[in-house]
Amino acid sequence: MLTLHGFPFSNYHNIVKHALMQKGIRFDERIVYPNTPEIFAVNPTGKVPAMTTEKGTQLSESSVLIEYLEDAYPEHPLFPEDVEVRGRVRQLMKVSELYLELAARRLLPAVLGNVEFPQATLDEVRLVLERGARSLTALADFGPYLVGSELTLADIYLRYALSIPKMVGPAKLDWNVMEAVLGLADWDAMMASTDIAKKIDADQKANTAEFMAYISAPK
Ligand SMILES: N[C@@H](CCC(=O)N[C@@H](CS)C(=O)NCC(=O)O)C(=O)O
Repeated sequence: MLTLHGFPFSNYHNIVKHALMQKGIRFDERIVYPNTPEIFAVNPTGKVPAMTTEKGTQLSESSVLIEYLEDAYPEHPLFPEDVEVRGRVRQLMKVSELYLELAARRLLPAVLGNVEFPQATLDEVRLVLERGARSLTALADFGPYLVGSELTLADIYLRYALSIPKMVGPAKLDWNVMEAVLGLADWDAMMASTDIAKKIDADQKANTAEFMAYISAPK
């Protein structure tokens, strides 16, 4: 059986877990934390998530993992058939990663720890986040999904990519992505209402104490 290595507090882990559940693929969830011997044994970057495929290949990087799932398990597709629309879905995934998740992640130590960032860094991050929000506004049609009437990988990717901007924006930048993009709050509520999202959110909550203990343990 396929194994997903990671931990339920991780938004990147949850992108892959959601895609697996949405496609109805059976998998083992093996709880491992970043930069530990357990994760290095399956992923040279030491990051979470990683995957061992049914054939034994070790893969990593969330976007690679979900695209692999589309290739290896074509039933219940999460990419549209039309290549033009598929391009739009990929564009939204990339925008979510580069201009929302990664930008906000820079300020995570300010929220999870007590790290202070200079105003120049806060301004830089905000500019990138505004670029992401502007792009979402231009690209998403919320009909009701990001691209039309069917759930795609873009919806799954963005749901979890938003978790850090949602935290960091109001806390550190006096800026809220949920208000910056018209339609995003309704979409987010719709995405949160599914049984799969509820299970992932419950698992995340249940993992919080263990994850906090991992973060505060001396490395
Ligand atoms: N580009 C990676 C990012 C994964 C990532 O940053 N995961 C976090 C956990 S949410 C992590 O492992 N952080 C530890 C580190 O960066 O050393 C992906 O898409 O899978």
